[in-house]
Amino acid sequence: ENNLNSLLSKEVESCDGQTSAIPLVGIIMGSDSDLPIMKEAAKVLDIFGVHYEVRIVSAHRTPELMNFYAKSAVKRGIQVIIAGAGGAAHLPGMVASETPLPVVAVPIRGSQLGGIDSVLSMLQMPRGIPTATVGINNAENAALLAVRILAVLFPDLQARMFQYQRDMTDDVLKKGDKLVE
Ligand code: RP5
Repeated sequence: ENNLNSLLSKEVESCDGQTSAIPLVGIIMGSDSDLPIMKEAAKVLDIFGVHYEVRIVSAHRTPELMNFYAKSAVKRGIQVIIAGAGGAAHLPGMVASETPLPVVAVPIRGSQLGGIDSVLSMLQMPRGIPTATVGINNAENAALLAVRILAVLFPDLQARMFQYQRDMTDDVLKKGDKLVE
């Protein structure tokens, strides 16, 4: 257990190099090959100032670490887990089975079946163990959903989400204006 604990107790680093002791969101993925997609979730959390940790945790290659991660997440203060995986994408579902925390699943597009394999295996959870699955490779939406979940208890965060949506609306309207100029 100590060994696994040391794997999780590294200092938390956000994209801008800042550190925080208590991550609220755990971003995990089955392989470092998922990182180019999953780092988009980290970028969104940085925008909202939400602390997170990033770990490679594989359902198949590191099953003990996965169990430990899921079981210790509540104790460590994690509130939402974002889990990305490709192919036989069991990671989010297995993690959800070992924690009461909300788990957002990101299906990663693999080289063989275009991500349909990942999205279907993530969606088809058995009754009783839910995960919230976003679109293929859409780690950005996973982070936005995590922010919305946290925002239920953090009014400041909810205000930031309102602003984010207003900014997006303004941006789209401006683009529309340019088209008719
Ligand atoms: C899954 O297998 C990972 O989530 C990844 O998307 C996929 C391929 O992994 P690598 O062979 O690139 O390590 O477990």
